[in-house]
Amino acid sequence: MIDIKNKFRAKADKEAAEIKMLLRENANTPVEEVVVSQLYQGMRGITSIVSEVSLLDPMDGIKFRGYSIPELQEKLPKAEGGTEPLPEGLFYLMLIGELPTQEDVKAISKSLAERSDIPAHVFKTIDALPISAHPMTQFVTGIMALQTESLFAKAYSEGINKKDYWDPIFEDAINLIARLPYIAAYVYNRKYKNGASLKSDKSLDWAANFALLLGYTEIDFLKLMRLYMTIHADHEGGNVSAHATHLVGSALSDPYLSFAAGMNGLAGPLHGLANQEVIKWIFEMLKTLGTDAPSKEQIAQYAKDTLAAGKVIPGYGHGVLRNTDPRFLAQKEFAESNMPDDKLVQTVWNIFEVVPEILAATGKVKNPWPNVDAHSGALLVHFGMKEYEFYTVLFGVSRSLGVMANMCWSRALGFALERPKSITTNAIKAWLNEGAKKGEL
Ligand code: CMX
Repeated sequence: MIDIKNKFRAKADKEAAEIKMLLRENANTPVEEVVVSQLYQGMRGITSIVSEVSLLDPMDGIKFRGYSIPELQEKLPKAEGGTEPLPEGLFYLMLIGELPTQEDVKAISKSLAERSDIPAHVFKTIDALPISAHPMTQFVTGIMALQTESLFAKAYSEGINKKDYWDPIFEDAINLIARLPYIAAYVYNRKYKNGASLKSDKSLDWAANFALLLGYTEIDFLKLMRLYMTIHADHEGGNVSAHATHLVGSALSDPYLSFAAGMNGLAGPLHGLANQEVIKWIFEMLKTLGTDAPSKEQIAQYAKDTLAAGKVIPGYGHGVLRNTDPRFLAQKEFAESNMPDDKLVQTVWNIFEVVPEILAATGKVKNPWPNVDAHSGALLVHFGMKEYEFYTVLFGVSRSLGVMANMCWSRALGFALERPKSITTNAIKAWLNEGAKKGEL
């Protein structure tokens, strides 16, 4: 791991010098115009964050350091006999900006396994919550309890030089990624498996060991976890979980505090919680219709009823994407190879055939196509994981890879405290009137 850390430092030094040059000549070059509606509509489309690790194209979907999901599936190292990329490889790619070798990935897997011990107080803190607490609440509570281990917080309190921030941030980031599967699995076993003790095999890769911790040993589930942990890792910097982590980190809050903030955002139903909402919506539909294989006509009517009740159809739509999410398609391909006859999976595909047209017909939904959350639950149910309230925790474990790689970069590049300007409606009105008087608007 020390080689990877040194490589990261060298890359970051080079990039910091390039950014300095870029700013010397372009500090005051305008980027784009902001219009009034963007201030009221979630800042949609305003370019205001630099995140080096991934970039989202509205039509082509996410690219990690320039590589699309199908390219990652082809080019990233795989486990022996595995078909899916190892998420450790994606972490390396996001961190270093180059494709890893099999050896690089092995070094990360080994380092994560070595760093995965968790102090007992973390589990005791989770145990203080009622068993009924949502898994995301239990997960975030565990992350917060683990903050006692932050090397950055300790180094800061001892007066670390700002040039060296990146070092304990890097260590915290790796330690956090190593430990999250254990916290997540503890929550799962506590809530759904009568507190069964965690079984791990530290010789396995990170995602396969996570599957084992959750009590799933089927080889195809291990493959699914590698795919799942890869495709959910990042979605450029502006989505709620990535942005919340980035924002809180900019106050020099340590990786544990920052990541917990991101996870609180992921727990919202318009973001990561949508993966539980999708399966809940489908289960309710099957119950209402009294069938496990609804026709397309039945699905269409149920979707229209959902809209008429003033609710969203979970798993569809996106703040940036304007096409079917390649993460949805990667999961669809996985299902086509591994479980083509599964009735729930077929229902997901039938929903995909009818819902976009219904959403488009509303005339207001900007993207009627499915996002990542529309498919993931059906794959998990296939392997027996029906406890859908847990699904966002899986998303969260994967998301750590992207937001932690990004946090290492932000501190290595010395990014500033984030503090955008807010404005009142009265101030906007006054500004508009002023412009109108001058004949500028
Ligand atoms: N079902 C019903 N209505 C939808 C819709 C959906 N799936 N997607 C968008 N709309 C509605 C919006 O609620 C909005 O309605 P109002 O004008 O009445 O407020 C209108 O269409 C325009 O919205 P938009 O510009 O197309 O979408 P936004 O950028 O505002 O929101 C998102 C994006 C994801 C929140 C929205 O599409 C949605 O609520 N989808 C369902 C929840 C979901 O799947 N979230 C997961 C996203 C992926 C992730 O982060 O994990």
